[in-house]
Amino acid sequence: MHNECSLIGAAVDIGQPKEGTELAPSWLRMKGFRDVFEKNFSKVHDLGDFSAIKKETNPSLKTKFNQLSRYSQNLGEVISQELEKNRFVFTLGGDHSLAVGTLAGTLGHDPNVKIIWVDAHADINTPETSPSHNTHGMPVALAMGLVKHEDAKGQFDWMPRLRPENIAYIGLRDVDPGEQKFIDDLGILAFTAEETKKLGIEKVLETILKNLDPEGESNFHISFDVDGIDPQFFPSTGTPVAGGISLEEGKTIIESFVSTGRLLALDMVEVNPLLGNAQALQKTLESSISLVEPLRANTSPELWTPSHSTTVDETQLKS
Ligand SMILES: [Mn+2]
Repeated sequence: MHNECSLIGAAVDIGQPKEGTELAPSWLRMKGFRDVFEKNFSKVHDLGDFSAIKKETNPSLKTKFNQLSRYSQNLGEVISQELEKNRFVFTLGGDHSLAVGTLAGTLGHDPNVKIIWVDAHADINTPETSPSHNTHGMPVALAMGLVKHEDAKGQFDWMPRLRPENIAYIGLRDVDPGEQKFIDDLGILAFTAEETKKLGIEKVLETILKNLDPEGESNFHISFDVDGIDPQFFPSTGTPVAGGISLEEGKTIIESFVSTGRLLALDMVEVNPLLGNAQALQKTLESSISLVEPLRANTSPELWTPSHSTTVDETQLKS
Protein backbone atom coordinates (compact mmCIF):
# COMPACT_ATOMS: atom_id res chain seq x y z
CA MET A 1 0.00 0.00 0.00
CA HIS A 2 2.61 2.54 1.03
CA ASN A 3 5.71 2.30 -1.11
CA GLU A 4 6.87 5.76 -0.25
CA CYS A 5 7.53 7.42 3.06
CA SER A 6 7.45 11.04 4.16
CA LEU A 7 9.85 11.98 6.91
CA ILE A 8 8.98 15.08 8.89
CA GLY A 9 11.13 16.60 11.61
CA ALA A 10 8.95 18.20 14.28
CA ALA A 11 11.64 20.28 15.93
CA VAL A 12 9.67 21.47 18.94
CA ASP A 13 10.35 22.01 22.64
CA ILE A 14 7.24 24.12 23.32
CA GLY A 15 5.37 21.42 25.25
CA GLN A 16 7.73 21.22 28.23
CA PRO A 17 10.37 23.34 29.98
CA LYS A 18 13.60 21.51 29.00
CA GLU A 19 15.64 22.42 25.95
CA GLY A 20 16.90 19.76 23.58
CA THR A 21 13.93 17.86 22.13
CA GLU A 22 13.91 20.35 19.25
CA LEU A 23 17.42 19.16 18.35
CA ALA A 24 16.54 15.46 18.11
CA PRO A 25 15.49 15.46 14.43
CA SER A 26 18.76 16.98 13.20
CA TRP A 27 20.84 14.93 15.65
CA LEU A 28 19.24 11.65 14.56
CA ARG A 29 19.46 12.51 10.86
CA MET A 30 23.15 13.32 11.34
CA LYS A 31 23.67 9.91 12.97
CA GLY A 32 22.25 7.93 10.05
CA PHE A 33 18.70 7.53 11.31
CA ARG A 34 17.31 7.85 7.77
CA ASP A 35 19.13 4.75 6.50
CA VAL A 36 16.41 2.30 7.53
CA PHE A 37 13.80 4.39 5.66
CA GLU A 38 15.99 4.53 2.55
CA LYS A 39 16.39 0.77 2.75
CA ASN A 40 12.77 -0.17 3.48
CA PHE A 41 10.79 2.26 1.30
CA SER A 42 11.05 2.83 -2.45
CA LYS A 43 11.39 6.55 -1.87
CA VAL A 44 11.87 8.82 1.13
CA HIS A 45 10.52 12.35 0.97
CA ASP A 46 12.37 14.20 3.70
CA LEU A 47 10.33 17.36 4.23
CA GLY A 48 12.90 18.79 6.62
CA ASP A 49 12.23 20.28 10.02
CA PHE A 50 9.12 22.17 11.10
CA SER A 51 10.36 24.23 14.01
CA ALA A 52 8.71 25.86 16.98
CA ILE A 53 10.78 26.80 19.99
CA LYS A 54 9.99 28.61 23.20
CA LYS A 55 10.28 32.36 22.75
CA GLU A 56 10.39 33.11 26.47
CA THR A 57 11.43 31.21 29.60
CA ASN A 58 8.05 31.07 31.33
CA PRO A 59 5.35 31.70 28.74
CA SER A 60 1.77 32.07 29.95
CA LEU A 61 -0.59 29.19 29.36
CA LYS A 62 -2.44 31.26 26.79
CA THR A 63 0.81 31.92 24.89
CA LYS A 64 1.68 28.21 25.02
CA PHE A 65 -1.72 27.20 23.65
CA ASN A 66 -1.55 29.87 20.97
CA GLN A 67 1.85 28.77 19.70
CA LEU A 68 0.88 25.09 19.87
CA SER A 69 -2.36 25.69 18.00
CA ARG A 70 -0.74 27.54 15.12
CA TYR A 71 2.09 25.02 14.84
CA SER A 72 -0.25 22.03 14.97
CA GLN A 73 -2.61 23.36 12.34
CA ASN A 74 0.28 23.74 9.89
CA LEU A 75 1.79 20.35 10.72
CA GLY A 76 -1.61 18.68 10.48
CA GLU A 77 -2.25 20.11 7.03
CA VAL A 78 1.13 18.91 5.77
CA ILE A 79 0.53 15.42 7.15
CA SER A 80 -2.96 15.18 5.61
CA GLN A 81 -1.49 16.21 2.27
CA GLU A 82 1.22 13.54 2.47
CA LEU A 83 -1.37 10.88 3.37
CA GLU A 84 -3.46 11.91 0.36
CA LYS A 85 -0.42 11.02 -1.76
CA ASN A 86 -0.60 7.53 -0.23
CA ARG A 87 2.66 7.91 1.64
CA PHE A 88 3.46 6.54 5.06
CA VAL A 89 4.20 9.50 7.35
CA PHE A 90 6.94 9.33 9.96
CA THR A 91 7.17 12.30 12.32
CA LEU A 92 10.36 12.65 14.29
CA GLY A 93 10.01 14.79 17.43
CA GLY A 94 10.29 16.93 19.29
CA ASP A 95 8.29 16.76 22.50
CA HIS A 96 4.88 15.07 22.56
CA SER A 97 2.90 18.30 22.14
CA LEU A 98 3.58 17.79 18.41
CA ALA A 99 0.98 15.00 18.48
CA VAL A 100 -1.73 17.67 18.43
CA GLY A 101 -0.52 18.25 14.87
CA THR A 102 0.00 14.62 13.89
CA LEU A 103 -3.40 13.60 15.29
CA ALA A 104 -5.00 16.47 13.40
CA GLY A 105 -3.24 15.22 10.26
CA THR A 106 -4.33 11.60 10.46
CA LEU A 107 -7.84 12.42 11.78
CA GLY A 108 -8.22 14.94 8.98
CA HIS A 109 -7.41 12.17 6.51
CA ASP A 110 -9.49 9.48 8.24
CA PRO A 111 -11.82 10.51 11.10
CA ASN A 112 -11.98 6.85 12.21
CA VAL A 113 -8.24 6.21 12.39
CA LYS A 114 -7.28 4.21 15.50
CA ILE A 115 -4.59 5.70 17.71
CA ILE A 116 -2.08 3.55 19.57
CA TRP A 117 -0.47 5.67 22.29
CA VAL A 118 2.74 4.12 23.66
CA ASP A 119 3.88 6.13 26.67
CA ALA A 120 4.70 6.08 30.37
CA HIS A 121 2.21 8.96 30.67
CA ALA A 122 -1.37 9.22 29.45
CA ASP A 123 -0.99 12.79 28.10
CA ILE A 124 -4.68 13.39 28.79
CA ASN A 125 -4.20 16.25 31.23
CA THR A 126 -6.10 19.51 31.18
CA PRO A 127 -4.92 22.74 32.85
CA GLU A 128 -7.15 21.76 35.79
CA THR A 129 -5.62 18.30 36.27
CA SER A 130 -2.01 19.16 35.40
CA PRO A 131 0.18 20.65 38.13
CA SER A 132 2.91 21.61 35.60
CA HIS A 133 0.75 23.11 32.81
CA ASN A 134 3.14 21.50 30.31
CA THR A 135 1.24 20.99 27.07
CA HIS A 136 3.17 17.80 26.14
CA GLY A 137 0.94 16.21 28.79
CA MET A 138 -2.25 17.40 27.07
CA PRO A 139 -2.39 16.29 23.39
CA VAL A 140 -4.94 13.52 23.94
CA ALA A 141 -7.16 15.83 26.02
CA LEU A 142 -6.91 18.55 23.36
CA ALA A 143 -7.77 16.11 20.56
CA MET A 144 -10.79 14.85 22.51
CA GLY A 145 -12.04 18.36 23.24
CA LEU A 146 -11.64 17.91 27.01
CA VAL A 147 -9.74 21.18 27.48
CA LYS A 148 -12.32 23.83 28.37
CA HIS A 149 -9.93 26.26 30.05
CA GLU A 150 -10.35 29.97 29.35
CA ASP A 151 -6.77 30.23 27.98
CA ALA A 152 -7.50 27.61 25.31
CA LYS A 153 -10.84 29.07 24.34
CA GLY A 154 -11.46 28.98 20.61
CA GLN A 155 -7.87 28.00 19.84
CA PHE A 156 -8.42 24.35 18.99
CA ASP A 157 -11.86 24.56 17.38
CA TRP A 158 -10.26 23.80 14.01
CA MET A 159 -9.08 20.40 15.21
CA PRO A 160 -10.83 17.17 14.15
CA ARG A 161 -12.02 15.32 17.25
CA LEU A 162 -10.69 12.01 18.52
CA ARG A 163 -13.29 9.72 20.08
CA PRO A 164 -12.36 7.81 23.26
CA GLU A 165 -13.18 4.43 21.67
CA ASN A 166 -10.56 5.09 18.97
CA ILE A 167 -7.47 5.14 21.17
CA ALA A 168 -5.59 2.57 23.24
CA TYR A 169 -2.66 3.04 25.59
CA ILE A 170 0.32 0.77 26.11
CA GLY A 171 3.06 1.21 28.72
CA LEU A 172 1.40 3.55 31.23
CA ARG A 173 2.96 3.85 34.70
CA ASP A 174 2.88 7.54 35.70
CA VAL A 175 -0.72 8.71 35.41
CA ASP A 176 -2.09 11.72 37.31
CA PRO A 177 -5.34 11.16 39.29
CA GLY A 178 -7.33 13.48 37.00
CA GLU A 179 -6.05 11.57 33.98
CA GLN A 180 -7.02 8.22 35.49
CA LYS A 181 -10.52 9.60 36.04
CA PHE A 182 -10.80 10.55 32.35
CA ILE A 183 -9.57 7.09 31.32
CA ASP A 184 -12.07 5.37 33.62
CA ASP A 185 -15.04 7.66 32.89
CA LEU A 186 -14.51 7.56 29.12
CA GLY A 187 -13.80 3.82 29.11
CA ILE A 188 -10.49 4.17 27.28
CA LEU A 189 -8.63 0.93 26.66
CA ALA A 190 -5.34 1.10 28.57
CA PHE A 191 -2.54 -1.31 29.41
CA THR A 192 0.06 -0.35 31.97
CA ALA A 193 3.65 -1.49 31.50
CA GLU A 194 3.10 -3.96 34.32
CA GLU A 195 -0.04 -5.41 32.73
CA THR A 196 1.81 -5.67 29.43
CA LYS A 197 4.58 -7.68 31.08
CA LYS A 198 2.09 -9.88 32.88
CA LEU A 199 -0.21 -10.58 29.91
CA GLY A 200 2.49 -10.59 27.24
CA ILE A 201 2.65 -8.08 24.41
CA GLU A 202 0.91 -10.42 21.92
CA LYS A 203 -2.14 -10.72 24.18
CA VAL A 204 -2.23 -6.93 24.66
CA LEU A 205 -2.11 -6.34 20.90
CA GLU A 206 -4.75 -8.99 20.26
CA THR A 207 -7.09 -7.33 22.78
CA ILE A 208 -6.51 -3.89 21.29
CA LEU A 209 -7.23 -5.12 17.76
CA LYS A 210 -10.35 -6.97 18.90
CA ASN A 211 -11.70 -3.82 20.58
CA LEU A 212 -10.58 -1.05 18.25
CA ASP A 213 -10.74 -2.89 14.95
CA PRO A 214 -13.16 -5.82 15.15
CA GLU A 215 -13.75 -5.79 11.38
CA GLY A 216 -10.05 -5.70 10.54
CA GLU A 217 -10.33 -2.72 8.23
CA SER A 218 -9.22 0.31 10.23
CA ASN A 219 -6.24 2.52 9.66
CA PHE A 220 -3.76 3.06 12.49
CA HIS A 221 -1.53 5.80 13.81
CA ILE A 222 1.06 5.01 16.48
CA SER A 223 2.19 7.90 18.66
CA PHE A 224 5.30 6.50 20.28
CA ASP A 225 6.80 8.33 23.23
CA VAL A 226 10.21 6.74 23.82
CA ASP A 227 9.64 7.01 27.59
CA GLY A 228 7.06 4.24 27.17
CA ILE A 229 10.10 2.00 26.84
CA ASP A 230 12.30 1.43 29.89
CA PRO A 231 14.93 4.15 30.52
CA GLN A 232 17.71 1.56 30.27
CA PHE A 233 17.07 1.68 26.49
CA PHE A 234 16.15 5.38 26.21
CA PRO A 235 18.04 7.22 28.98
CA SER A 236 18.14 10.53 27.06
CA THR A 237 14.57 11.64 27.53
CA GLY A 238 12.96 14.39 29.62
CA THR A 239 10.65 12.48 31.95
CA PRO A 240 11.99 8.92 32.35
CA VAL A 241 10.02 6.48 34.50
CA ALA A 242 11.46 3.14 35.65
CA GLY A 243 9.73 -0.12 34.83
CA GLY A 244 8.90 0.40 31.17
CA ILE A 245 8.28 -2.10 28.39
CA SER A 246 11.35 -3.52 26.65
CA LEU A 247 12.78 -2.32 23.35
CA GLU A 248 11.76 -5.65 21.79
CA GLU A 249 8.17 -5.18 22.98
CA GLY A 250 8.20 -1.70 21.46
CA LYS A 251 9.37 -3.16 18.15
CA THR A 252 6.71 -5.87 18.31
CA ILE A 253 4.04 -3.18 18.64
CA ILE A 254 5.29 -1.43 15.51
CA GLU A 255 5.77 -4.70 13.61
CA SER A 256 2.21 -5.79 14.42
CA PHE A 257 0.61 -2.68 12.98
CA VAL A 258 2.98 -2.57 9.99
CA SER A 259 1.85 -6.12 9.24
CA THR A 260 -1.80 -5.07 9.00
CA GLY A 261 -0.83 -3.00 5.95
CA ARG A 262 -2.93 -0.19 7.45
CA LEU A 263 -0.43 1.81 9.50
CA LEU A 264 -0.74 5.38 8.20
CA ALA A 265 1.67 7.18 10.46
CA LEU A 266 4.07 6.90 13.35
CA ASP A 267 5.42 9.60 15.66
CA MET A 268 8.59 9.04 17.63
CA VAL A 269 8.88 11.67 20.36
CA GLU A 270 10.75 12.89 23.44
CA VAL A 271 14.32 11.95 22.51
CA ASN A 272 16.50 14.70 24.01
CA PRO A 273 20.15 14.80 22.86
CA LEU A 274 21.04 17.34 25.54
CA LEU A 275 20.30 14.89 28.38
CA GLY A 276 22.73 12.27 29.62
CA ASN A 277 26.41 11.47 29.13
CA ALA A 278 28.04 10.08 26.00
CA GLN A 279 27.10 6.54 26.95
CA ALA A 280 23.44 7.45 27.50
CA LEU A 281 23.34 9.23 24.15
CA GLN A 282 24.89 6.27 22.35
CA LYS A 283 22.34 3.93 23.92
CA THR A 284 19.47 6.26 22.99
CA LEU A 285 20.75 6.50 19.43
CA GLU A 286 21.06 2.73 19.03
CA SER A 287 17.58 2.18 20.49
CA SER A 288 16.08 4.87 18.24
CA ILE A 289 17.47 3.23 15.12
CA SER A 290 16.51 -0.24 16.30
CA LEU A 291 12.94 0.79 17.18
CA VAL A 292 12.06 1.88 13.64
CA GLU A 293 13.58 -1.17 11.91
CA PRO A 294 10.15 -2.88 11.56
CA LEU A 295 8.85 -0.01 9.40
CA ARG A 296 8.69 -1.02 5.76
CA ALA A 297 6.77 -0.62 2.54
CA ASN A 298 4.35 -3.04 0.90
CA THR A 299 3.06 -5.11 3.72
CA SER A 300 0.68 -8.01 3.30
CA PRO A 301 -2.29 -7.95 5.68
CA GLU A 302 -2.77 -11.73 5.47
CA LEU A 303 0.56 -12.31 7.21
CA TRP A 304 -0.77 -10.82 10.42
CA THR A 305 -2.49 -13.13 12.86
CA PRO A 306 -2.96 -11.37 16.18
CA SER A 307 -2.50 -14.45 18.34
CA HIS A 308 0.95 -15.22 16.98
CA SER A 309 4.26 -13.47 17.14
CA THR A 310 5.97 -12.24 13.99
CA THR A 311 8.44 -15.13 14.18
CA VAL A 312 5.55 -17.55 13.72
CA ASP A 313 4.33 -15.51 10.76
CA GLU A 314 7.67 -15.88 9.05
CA THR A 315 7.59 -19.64 9.56
CA GLN A 316 4.11 -19.77 8.08
CA LEU A 317 5.34 -17.78 5.14
CA LYS A 318 8.06 -20.32 4.35
CA SER A 319 5.89 -23.42 4.71
MN1 LIG B 1 4.01 11.45 25.95
